Amino acid sequence: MNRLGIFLSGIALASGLASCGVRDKLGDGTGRPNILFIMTDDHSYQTLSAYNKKAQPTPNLDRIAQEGAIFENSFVTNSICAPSRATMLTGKFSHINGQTNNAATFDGNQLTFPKLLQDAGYETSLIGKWHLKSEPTGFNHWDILIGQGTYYNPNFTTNGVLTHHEGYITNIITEKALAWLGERDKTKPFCLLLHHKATHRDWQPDTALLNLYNDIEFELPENFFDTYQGRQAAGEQQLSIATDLDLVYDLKLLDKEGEIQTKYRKEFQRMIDRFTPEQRRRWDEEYDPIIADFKKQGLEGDELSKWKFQRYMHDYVRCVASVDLNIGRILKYLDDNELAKNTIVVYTSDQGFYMGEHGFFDKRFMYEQSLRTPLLVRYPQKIKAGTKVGQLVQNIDYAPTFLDYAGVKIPAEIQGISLKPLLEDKQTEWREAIYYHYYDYPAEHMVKRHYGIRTERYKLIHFYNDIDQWELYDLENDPDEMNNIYDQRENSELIDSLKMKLAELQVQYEDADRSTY
Ligand code: SGN
Ligand code: CA
Repeated sequence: MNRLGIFLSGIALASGLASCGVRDKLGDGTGRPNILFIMTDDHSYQTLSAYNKKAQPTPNLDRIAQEGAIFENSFVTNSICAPSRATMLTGKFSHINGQTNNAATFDGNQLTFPKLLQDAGYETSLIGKWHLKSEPTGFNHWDILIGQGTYYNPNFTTNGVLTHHEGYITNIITEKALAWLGERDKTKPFCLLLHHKATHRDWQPDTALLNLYNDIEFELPENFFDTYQGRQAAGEQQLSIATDLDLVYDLKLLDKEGEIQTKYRKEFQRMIDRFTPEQRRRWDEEYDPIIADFKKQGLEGDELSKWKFQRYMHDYVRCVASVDLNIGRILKYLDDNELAKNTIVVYTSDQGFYMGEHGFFDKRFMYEQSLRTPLLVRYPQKIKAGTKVGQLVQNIDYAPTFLDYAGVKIPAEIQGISLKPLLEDKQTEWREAIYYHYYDYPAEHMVKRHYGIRTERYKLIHFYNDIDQWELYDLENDPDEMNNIYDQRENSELIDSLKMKLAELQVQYEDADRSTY
């Protein structure tokens, strides 16, 4: 091309960019990236095939990792829903942002990354689960579930107005997100928080996927029949598959004869009464034979526990499959609309989850399965496909990362660190340990209050409040955290150094006020 040609095509490109605002979507190096922050609720890394080769395939989620980055050591600060969300919005620990448990109401007057992005000219939107009680702030558009929401025929609050939708939650949230993406102000970069209800308890699958994986028998974790020796708090929780999963509510054994009477049967009945006749027909078609078979078998003891585990896993992975399919729809939209290149796609969950390890479901403990959370990031313009990040990262780091990529100054009060250098494989000093603090006790599932530190190799936890117990794990020799080695004499130096580091972190993160412990 001659110089005139270059000049003319330059003008054409520049005017095209200016007139329809495609600067951001073309990703020419000058435009700010769009941000698509996808989060699920309670999705374990164990059921994501990018993390676990034995998991049922999650090809769309895996695609984010393959075309971008996977964090191999991604953790939360407080393994429960509302606190995790507040941490992500603020980049701060629970004791600073005030959301220490699910019961608190989020103070929406404080600084959050959506507010800062909105001030910087981003079009911001929040669709799906919110769970923070107060009205969302910092969003041009918000369309949220009421509380936990329902899997079938859910109600939403759409910019403050109550709306009702027929269908299955994961599909509906996706359709709302696609509609907003289509209608948004295209002259601005966008930041969309797409937050699913799935895969939260009580794991109701989409009717379209009710018989998926019917023939699969899930592998029982080696420590499913854990007896919690040397771990008092683990022995006193109420999140055991064997004793705390409800046959009707969690495992869907709502028999027509009413012979299976359980604590939460009424709750489940209320939920299923929301179904349309066709949803109910499809549901019964699938579950009635399971109920009949269960009654015939008359299982007890360990056999019953193993049966419960299989039932739990089946519904859980079906909910995962819905998430995966729907994320595929979103990725396709980005492809079809030339948005893939200049959109940062983040996939995470508000925390991890137990898939029968230690005999558990749920989260809360600082043990690996609920301390960890999946984290996948794709941004083709800056992140090489197939990037693997091994450093210890936490959900306080998301807010500063988004701000960093958007070119917004990261306020000094934010406690997390931008992940940008790790994502772009640049040399950087990084933290050697993460800090954790869980407060929701006494509460559902009765997991005692605790705080702790995790380094690459060790984990030290202090359970406090109505108990005073320390636990120490060598994750290299005991990845399943079965042997609390805190009381072994030869570890005293190690314990001293970990306690010193823990105290340093408590000072650094301003959580050193022992009066509340
Ligand atoms: C509900 C669940 C609990 C779960 C909490 C918190 N019970 O109360 O099992 O731990 O939510 O979950 S249920 O009977 O209502 O399903 S969180 O993800 O929102 O923190
Ligand atoms: Ca959750």
